[in-house]
Amino acid sequence: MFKNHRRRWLGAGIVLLFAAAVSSGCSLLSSSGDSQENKAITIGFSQVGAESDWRTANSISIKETFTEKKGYDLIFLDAQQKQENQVRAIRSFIQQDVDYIVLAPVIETGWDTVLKEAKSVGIPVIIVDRMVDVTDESLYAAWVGTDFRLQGEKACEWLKAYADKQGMTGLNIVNIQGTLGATAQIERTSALEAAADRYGWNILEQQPGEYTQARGREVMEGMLGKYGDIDVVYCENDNEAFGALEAIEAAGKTAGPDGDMIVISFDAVRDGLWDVINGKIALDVECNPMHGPKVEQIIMRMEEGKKPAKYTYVKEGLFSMDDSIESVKVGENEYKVKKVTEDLINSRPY
Ligand code: GZL
Repeated sequence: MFKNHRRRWLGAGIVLLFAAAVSSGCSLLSSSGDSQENKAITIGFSQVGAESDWRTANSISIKETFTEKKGYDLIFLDAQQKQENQVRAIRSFIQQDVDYIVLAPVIETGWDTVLKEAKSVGIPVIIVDRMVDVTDESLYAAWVGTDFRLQGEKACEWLKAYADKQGMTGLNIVNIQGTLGATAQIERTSALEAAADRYGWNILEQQPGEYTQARGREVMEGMLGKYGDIDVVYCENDNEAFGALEAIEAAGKTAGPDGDMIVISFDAVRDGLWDVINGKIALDVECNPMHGPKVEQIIMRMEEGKKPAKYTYVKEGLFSMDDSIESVKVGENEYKVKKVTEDLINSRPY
């Protein structure tokens, strides 16, 4: 806000000086012909990494939104899933005196100090995707993301309805979790644990798969070695599901409605939906990565000196291998389940 007020006052000052200069016959524009009013809006974006198809789509959304042609100067830094790299990135953005910092935090904790440093020099911070757990919510101006707990609840209500239809009780479930401490992991895991308590399911084991295919495969190999009676593999993102499916097939087992076990996943990226059509993934809960346009709306409001909404949610759906379960109810709300078709996949942006 401070920086925006500074830019606006500076702009007004230039207009007055420019008018005075024109009337006295001299020019005040810089040699490049750029006035402050034409200055690009500089945005420092600290991205988690490139661990998954979802993350790639999220990065594309940000890069396609904040282009030079549209008047932005985007500084994009990939943290390779390390918080220390994100803290370093934020400090470099502060040194470069960017207009806005956008942070996709790898985990929820450990941000107070560096966000206080950004606040102290008046650089607004916008959080995207996962949440930050800070003592003072004024350390960030706004957040764009999704309700991860609801995603987990939708998945578990679908599983309950599916199990009832199949006459399955007392499900044995393994959970390949996301990065421990990431909001998506905390909430998707807690939804499963609550449903297991509610429905008498048995969670055999939960292990982090870091949202990657390689780690998802390793974790699933270990679980297959330990348990001979897995009914459901709950994968906290599609790339873990791809790895788990590799391990299941390598162990001579099958996943699907007529297989040894069913796989449930999150994200609903393109390749995940192809596995849904093939029956390998029974349900894929969408997690919409297209945050760019929502972040731009927030920045435009702040450029006008207006206060943005603190929390903005993206829209997302539920995708299944068949239409046996048409919708699921969570709380007072009903959520439609869409059967995946080739046309549906080809109609989606990611
Ligand atoms: C969810 C996001 C998670 C995705 C993974 O919004 O934080 O991180 O589910 C990604 O694919 O790696």
